[in-house]
Amino acid sequence: MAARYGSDLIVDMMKSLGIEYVALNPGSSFRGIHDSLVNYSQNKNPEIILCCHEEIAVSVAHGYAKATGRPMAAIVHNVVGLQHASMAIYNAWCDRTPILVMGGTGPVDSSKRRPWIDWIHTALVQGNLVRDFVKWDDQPMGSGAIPNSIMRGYRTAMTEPKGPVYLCFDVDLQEAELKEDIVVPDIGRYRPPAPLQAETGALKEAARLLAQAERPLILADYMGRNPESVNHLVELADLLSIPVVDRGARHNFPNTHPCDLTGREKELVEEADVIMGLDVMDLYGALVRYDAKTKSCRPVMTPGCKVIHISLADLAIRSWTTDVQELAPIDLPILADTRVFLPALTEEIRRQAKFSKNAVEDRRKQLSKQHDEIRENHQGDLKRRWDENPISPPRMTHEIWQVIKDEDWTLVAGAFRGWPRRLWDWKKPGAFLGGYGGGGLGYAPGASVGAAIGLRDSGTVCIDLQRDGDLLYTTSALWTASSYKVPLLMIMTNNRTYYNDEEHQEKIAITRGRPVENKVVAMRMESPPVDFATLAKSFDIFSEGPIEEPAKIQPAIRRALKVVKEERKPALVDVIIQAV
Ligand SMILES: Cc1ncc(C[n+]2csc(CCOP(=O)(O)OP(=O)(O)O)c2C)c(N)n1
Repeated sequence: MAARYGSDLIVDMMKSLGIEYVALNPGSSFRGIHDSLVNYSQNKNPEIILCCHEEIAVSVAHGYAKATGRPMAAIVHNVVGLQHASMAIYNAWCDRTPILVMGGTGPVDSSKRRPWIDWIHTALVQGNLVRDFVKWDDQPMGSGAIPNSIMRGYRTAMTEPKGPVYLCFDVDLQEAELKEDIVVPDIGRYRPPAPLQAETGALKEAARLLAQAERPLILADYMGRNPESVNHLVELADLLSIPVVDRGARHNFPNTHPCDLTGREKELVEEADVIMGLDVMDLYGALVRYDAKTKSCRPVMTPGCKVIHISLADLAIRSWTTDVQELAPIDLPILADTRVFLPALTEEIRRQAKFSKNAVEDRRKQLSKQHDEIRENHQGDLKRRWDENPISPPRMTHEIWQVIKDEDWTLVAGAFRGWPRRLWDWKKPGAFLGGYGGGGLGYAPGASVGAAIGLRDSGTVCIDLQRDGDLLYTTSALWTASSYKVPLLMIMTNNRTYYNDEEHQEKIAITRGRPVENKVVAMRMESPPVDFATLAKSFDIFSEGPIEEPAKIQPAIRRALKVVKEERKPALVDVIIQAV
């Protein structure tokens, strides 16, 4: 019988859990696992996705999990790789995305260490570094503990609210020959639990409040992480004609639906008599108005307005950062998974049958009118900014739409200041995968690659509207995209500046009466301007640009799309746009 090693067991566990890919940047602290992936498992199920930076490896796994609902493993080198990975782990934590982050350490037995290097790369214990923003971390102390450690890690990451976990393996444990035959347990008996349903009384009360409301409002944010929830929300909105505002952590509601009033949140919150939040990350922020001058928040709801919130956020509290957001006043807080809560709520409203069909009909007509107005206003904005030079974001968004509107597409990254949701038809659940969660830049390049790997065989065209500053943090994700022939359409929304921060410098200068024109100092990336098309070519990626004339956008994107669809490879089109 061929010898079997600790790291072979680790790979057997990944295999049995159905982990398809392992994104990694190599390191000696997991050379045992690397060998097992390549030589014991022939680099299949899981297959290695080589990345040039640990931050990219984790964001690849982040994008993949959002696109597929399944976790990838990301293996990062001991202390140093984990430090590189930490910001991407934080993004995944805030974005409630499951990832099995793995790593090596040690030898924990210091008498076995190589001088110097093993000492600077061993920590007591390594998980400390990321413990505040993973759901769980573990460092199993013997081979027999490996299966349960990995199964618990998987189950914890995949239990709502989902999130990353960190599993660390002593090099000695990885490299030791197994003395006994440790069998892989029956994975089916260690599955994540069934989704959490609301307490019956709370469910009934929510149904009663909504059915009797005259001006109900739904705010949906992160609910669309389960694409089936989008259809459940459509059913509910249709039943009572409730306006829905999509807050955008995921795609929550079709923008073509007459109840979609996204863009009118401020007025609707002020008018509403019942507001129901569905997995809203910052519910407090939605209910108040922030005054930048006084640096204070003022509630804006009508007195007596009842607030319901269905969320699992109470189960994901940590103290290190305040990603919990300000505490919101909620009349009916419900701890439940929106995926199962929404259909139950709709059924309960039907069962109670306490709503007036006429009132619902009337409201539908009003909503439909307001919805049409909003859409017309967006088209008006587009017309107004049609000829601006450099190209305006709405014009660019429109040009892209002309090329992709008949495709099955998924916007895997790049909300692009909300323009695609305003100007494209977002119908399909899962049409947009949301942003970076923790606000850490460098997310989109890796996450788009991961999402496009996950959706490779789905027939959808994966689009990344890629900001220039964001790409410059993690440029080498292009290497992974190219090497693994990832069919991804990257379109640069290139304003050659860290625009968001220009706005901040402008505000400060105005407040202090200092020269506003200096806002561009140490902000613009114009000298030299980055030639992203050449950069992409250096990674053997099809590219065009920089494009500065609107008429050239469509033909270039068509050619790039052809490469993505027919050659099943990435392509990049660099378009120069104005900042605002
Ligand atoms: C890791 C990290 N560093 C710095 C920032 C601060 N920051 C927020 S937005 C921004 C500018 C982003 O520029 P770009 O990606 O080009 O997008 P733009 O705002 O120009 O559309 C910066 C630097 C951040 N969010 N994350």
